[in-house]
Amino acid sequence: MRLYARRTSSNSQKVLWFLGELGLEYDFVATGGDAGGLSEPEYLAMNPNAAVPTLVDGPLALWESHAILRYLAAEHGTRDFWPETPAARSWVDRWMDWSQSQFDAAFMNLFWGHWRMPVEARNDEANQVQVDRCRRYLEILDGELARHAFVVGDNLSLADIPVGALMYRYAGLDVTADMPPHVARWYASLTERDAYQAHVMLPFDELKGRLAP
Ligand SMILES: N[C@@H](CCC(=O)N[C@@H](CS)C(=O)NCC(=O)O)C(=O)O
Repeated sequence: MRLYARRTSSNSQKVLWFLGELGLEYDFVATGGDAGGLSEPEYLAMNPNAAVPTLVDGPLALWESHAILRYLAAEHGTRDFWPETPAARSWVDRWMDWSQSQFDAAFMNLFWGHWRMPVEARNDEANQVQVDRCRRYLEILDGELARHAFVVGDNLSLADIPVGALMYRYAGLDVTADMPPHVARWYASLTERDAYQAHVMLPFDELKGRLAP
C-alpha cells in the first residue's frame, strides 16, 4: 500500500493512526503543505479533490479519510474495529459521522479561527462560540463514554478514530476548556497507545498563525 498524506493534517492522522493500530506496512509519500504535489495531474487522477489523504492499495486509489478507515477495517482489520452486523455497525458509523459533521466542524472552525489565524486577525467572540459548541459536543460524547471504556464498547473501534485524532489538539489549545470527566479518562488512555503517540501526538506549532496549507 501507499499513503499520500501530510503528517500534520488531521485527516491524514486518522489514517496514519489506524494503519499503526493495524500494524500494516505501507510507503508514505509526503504530499500537501510544503511538500505540494496535490495539483499534479497524476495525483488528481487518483484524488480529484486535490487533498490528502489518498490510499493506494493495488489497483484501488481511495480518498476521504473515513472511507479509507472503513476500507482498511474491512480489508485488513478485525471485527472489533467495524462490526459486521448492521445494528452493531450502526453504532460505529453514527459516531464517525457525528465526529465529522458535529465535533470536527466546530473544532476545525476553532482551529482555523484561533490557532491558524494570525493574532491580529482573530475574532475572539466568534471563536468563543466554537469553544462552547465543542464543549456541548464533548458532553454528548461523555454520556456515551460513561458507559464503556471506548466510544462504542470496551475496545478501540473506528468510532474512536475521527474524534480521538482531534483530541490531542483540543487538549493543546490555549482556549479550550477542561474535558468532561469520562472524555478525559478516554483521552488519557489514547495517549498511552503507541500508534497514537507516533502519529497524532505531534507538535503543531508550525501551523500557528499559518493560513496556508
Ligand atoms: N473530507 C476529506 C478532507 C480532506 C482535506 O481537507 N484534507 C486537507 C488536510 S486535513 C488538505 O488536503 N489540505 C491541503 C494540504 O494539506 O495541502 C477527508 O476526510 O479526507
